Amino acid sequence: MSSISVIIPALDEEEPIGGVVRECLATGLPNEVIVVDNGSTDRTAERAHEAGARVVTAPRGYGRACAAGVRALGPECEIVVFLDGDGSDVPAFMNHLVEPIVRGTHDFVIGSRTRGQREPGSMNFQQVLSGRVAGFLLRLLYRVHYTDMSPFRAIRRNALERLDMREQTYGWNLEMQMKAARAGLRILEIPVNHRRRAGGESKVSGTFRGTFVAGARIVATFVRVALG
Ligand SMILES: Nc1nc2c(ncn2[C@@H]2O[C@H](COP(=O)(O)OP(=O)(O)OP(=O)(O)O)[C@@H](O)[C@H]2O)c(=O)[nH]1
Ligand SMILES: [Mg+2]
Repeated sequence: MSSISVIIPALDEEEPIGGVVRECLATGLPNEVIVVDNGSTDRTAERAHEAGARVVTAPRGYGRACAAGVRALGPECEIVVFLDGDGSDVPAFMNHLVEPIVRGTHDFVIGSRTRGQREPGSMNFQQVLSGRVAGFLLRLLYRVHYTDMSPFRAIRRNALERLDMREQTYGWNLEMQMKAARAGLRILEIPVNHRRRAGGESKVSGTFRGTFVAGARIVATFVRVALG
C-alpha cells in the first residue's frame, strides 16, 4: 500500500477544521494529515491538533501554506492529497483520487466540482465560470481536459517535487495544473461533490476583495506559466 499524506491549508477555520481532519482520517487512507496554519487568530491549530493532525506554520498565503506542507511531508510519503480546511471538499472521495495513482495509471488526479454534485450555494457563478474558462484555455495550450481549479487533488510526490511550484497565493492550484500538463504527467479529472463551508468565514469567493485579489493572481499565474 502506498503511503498517503494530506495537506490542508487553513486560515481561521476553528469551526470546520476538526471535522475535516476527522473525515480525512476516517477514510483510513492517509498516514498523516498536515494542517498548515498561517497566522490564524482563532483556535484553528488547537482544533486541528486535537483531531489528530500535525500542525505546521508558514507565512500568509495559500501557496506558501501548500509549499510549507510539502516541505513538512514525512520521508515515506509517496502520494500527496490537497484539500481545503473549510469542510467544502468531501474527503470520502479521496479513494477515487488516489486509486489511479496507486494503480500506477496516473500521476495527477484532480477533482472537478463542476462535474460533481454541488450543494446549492457551495460555488458561485464566477467560480464555475472561471473553472470552465481555465479548462478551455488549458485545452488549447496543452490539450488537457480540466473543468475546474478544485483544491481537492492528489499527486505523486516525486512528480510534484519536479514541478518547481512558485506561486505563493491563490495561483497555486492553477500553476500545478498547468505545470503538470506541460511536464507530460498522466492526468485524470474525476467528478467530486462539493458542499457549503461547514462554518467560519469565506476568505475568497464570498467577498468582493477576495474574489478580485484571487482572480488577479490567477490571471497573472496563467500568463506567467504560459509564457514561461
Ligand atoms: N494557510 C492559509 N490558508 C488559507 C489562506 N487563505 C485561505 N486559506 C484556506 O484556503 C481554503 C480556501 O479558502 P476559502 O475561504 O474557503 O475560499 P473559498 O472556498 O473561495 O470561499 P468559501 O466560499 O467561503 O468556501 C480554506 O481552507 C482557507 O482556510 C492563507 O493565506 N493561508
Ligand atoms: Mg472554501
